[in-house]
Order: sequence, then C-alpha cells, then structure tokens
Amino acid sequence: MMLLAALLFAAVQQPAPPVPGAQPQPFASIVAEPAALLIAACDEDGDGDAVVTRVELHACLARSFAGVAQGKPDIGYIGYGDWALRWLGDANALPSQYGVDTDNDDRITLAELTTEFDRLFDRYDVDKNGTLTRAELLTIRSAIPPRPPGKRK
Ligand SMILES: [Ca+2]
Ligand SMILES: [Ca+2]
Repeated sequence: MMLLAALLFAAVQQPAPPVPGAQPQPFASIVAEPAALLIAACDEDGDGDAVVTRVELHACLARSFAGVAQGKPDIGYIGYGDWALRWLGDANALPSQYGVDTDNDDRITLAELTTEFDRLFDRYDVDKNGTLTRAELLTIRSAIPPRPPGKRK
C-alpha cells in the first residue's frame, strides 16, 4: 500500500515526457503565486474594480477557513492540506503549514493564517496604498533559458 502510494507520488512528480517534434513549452514570464490566486478571488464588494482590500482578504480567509474547520477553532496539518488544495490549488503550495503554524503546535488557527496572509499582503502591496491590484499580484520572472544538457562544468 505504501509502495503503491510512493509510486503514485513518483508518477505525479515526473514531468511529462517530451513529445517528439513538439515545440518546447514557452517560458512563462508573467505568473501568479498560489497565494496571489487566493487573494485575487477576494474582491467581493461588487464594484468590479478587481482591487482587494485587507478587510476583503480577512473576510475571505475567515470564510475559507470555516469551510474546513467546521466550527472548530483550529485545523490540523491534514485539514490545512485540504484548505490549501481548495484555495491555493495544491496541498503543497506555499504558504506551507510549517510556515503558517508559527507556534509549532501542529494546529493552524485563523489568526495564524491571517498573520501569514497579512505578511504576503504587505509584500505584494508594492505601492503601499493598502490595496492590491491584479498587477501587484502578478510575478514577473526574468527569462532564464534552460542550460543545454551535457554542457555543465
Ligand atoms: Ca499553531
Ligand atoms: Ca497597492
């Protein structure tokens, strides 16, 4: 059973084999972090400006947390994985349970989750005006062409 799980995990982690003759995937230079995806979905005041305030983020986090906590004051790491899968798109996406669980009691409270997202909010808020635009939520990556195989020193 463990072996099967390990094999499945390995299968999921393997990149898809290159299709002969296919063009390589272009390098995505404009991307969004999983946490940014969550924050972008928090614009709920209905004015259609796609701008997210901290108040909107907190309301959004509270609702998403309640969906997993089911009335309990905190969630375990498995519950956090469920939360992350639903809201960040992957159970292993950042922020991880280890980063969020700042008191290391293996439980995650809404307060801990909110503290982590406040930190992310501050990081994304480039112009420091207290709101996040889609432009601020995007990450621009510099294009680093992959090194050709067999040319390493
Ligand atoms: Ca904790
Ligand atoms: Ca801003």
